[in-house]
Amino acid sequence: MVLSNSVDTGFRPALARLAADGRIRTFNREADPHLEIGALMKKLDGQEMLLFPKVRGFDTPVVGNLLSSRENCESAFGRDYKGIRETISQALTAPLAPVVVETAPVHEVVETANIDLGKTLPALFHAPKDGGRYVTSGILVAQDPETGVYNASYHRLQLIGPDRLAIKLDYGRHLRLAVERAQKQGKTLQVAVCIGADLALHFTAATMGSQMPENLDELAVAGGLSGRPLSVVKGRTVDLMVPAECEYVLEGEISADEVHLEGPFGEFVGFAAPAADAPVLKVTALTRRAKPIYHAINGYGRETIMLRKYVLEASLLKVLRAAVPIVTDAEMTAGGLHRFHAILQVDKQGPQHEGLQRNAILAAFGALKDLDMVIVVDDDIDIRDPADVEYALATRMEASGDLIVIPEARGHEYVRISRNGVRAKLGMDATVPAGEKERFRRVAFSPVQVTPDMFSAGAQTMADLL
Ligand SMILES: Cc1cc2nc3c(=O)[nH]c(=O)nc-3n(C[C@H](O)[C@H](O)[C@H](O)COP(=O)(O)O)c2cc1C
Ligand SMILES: [Mn+2]
Repeated sequence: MVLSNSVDTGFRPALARLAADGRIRTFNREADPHLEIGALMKKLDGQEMLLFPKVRGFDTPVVGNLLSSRENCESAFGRDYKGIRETISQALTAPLAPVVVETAPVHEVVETANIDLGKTLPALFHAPKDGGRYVTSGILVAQDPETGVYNASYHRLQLIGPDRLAIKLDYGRHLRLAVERAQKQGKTLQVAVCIGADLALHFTAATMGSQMPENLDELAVAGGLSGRPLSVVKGRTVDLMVPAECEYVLEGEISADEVHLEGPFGEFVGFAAPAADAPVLKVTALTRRAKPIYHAINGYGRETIMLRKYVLEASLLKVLRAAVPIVTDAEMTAGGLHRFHAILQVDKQGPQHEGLQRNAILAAFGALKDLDMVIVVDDDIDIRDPADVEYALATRMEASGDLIVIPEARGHEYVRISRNGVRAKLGMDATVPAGEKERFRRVAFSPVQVTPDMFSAGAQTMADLL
């Protein structure tokens, strides 16, 4: 199948679509990058994107909550959520190599001397107990020193000096492996930190593990995802091809030999990681558009987890459709941080399908390690409406027989109730027994269309009646 080329997933075209769709809320006052913007992003999380045109101490606008809701993602990506999921699963098997360009918007301004990150970037101080100011939307592009494969991944970066950042580099990350391989060769690792990149690169960089194996060139996967190759340009101080259309690219090198205290900082799971030693990234060039737009992400915020939701759903559906074909849809819920809980929808067509809903629970746990709870419902339940899912639990689940507990399985290490990641998995079968669909059928009302012009506020009409 040919991917749609009709949508330009570049950062600015995406912002233009959000504006056209009414998905942007603009702050009318000067915003303080010290605690205020982070707090507003948290307070209004999951809603429209936030635009802060005037930021105290800077002449750069800041955007927040860019991809923090389904509506924002659909608008930014120019496809509905099913289209996003579909495109993601195809991109992994159909990468498109980047094209090299000679001139790039990201090189409109190039600084290689007297770099002052703190003065140039409106990097936020997000929450009162954070260890400092952070760049949170930086996608690190690097080439593995042994394999030559390009990698892209998000890493939070704490400002620790005019041209120095402390980088949070978890174990198991491909970038960490690349830093260690460079160290073995007696070298530092050259990197490019991309801020405000093509959305396809944002999704690609957030994808990990078995969904994004080490041998995949992530710049090419991003091309496959957007349906057109990324344009890249030669770095000014690093021997790397860097995405040409970003708002900013910070070029630099990571040394594993130099460490600096990093943190505390709030992570996706809701807790703050304590301060710990981290490798240091020395910035050798600050390149940017002439009038850049800065993108901020709260570590503990919806955007961090939305970036992985569709990838996880796509991989889950791939496994489930092959293993248990009665599965029609899956939703990784917001309360479960789009990672720990899934609702599966099944279409049991007769007694021959009875029990398969429980096979689906087992297959789901096998497919995604971090999944801790799975609820299965019938196809008349809206799996994107938490109240409807709870209705299924209230009326179709009998706890004495419909709970499946798998003790001592492996989940995510960050879940503090687990023992270093070991925790029970819970399945709930909230489907109607085969052959009893009639007895459980809900009252059906006449179909009706509701359009915005059908109703108005009505205060005056009511006042006239009283
Ligand atoms: C917004 C955001 C912030 C992240 N911050 C970090 C981080 O600070 N450190 C880290 O090791 N992983 C972080 N991650 C996770 C990695 O970027 C992600 O797992 C990535 O796919 C790893 O790439 P790799 O498979 O190429 O190693 C973050 C993810 C997102 C979406
Ligand atoms: Mn990778």
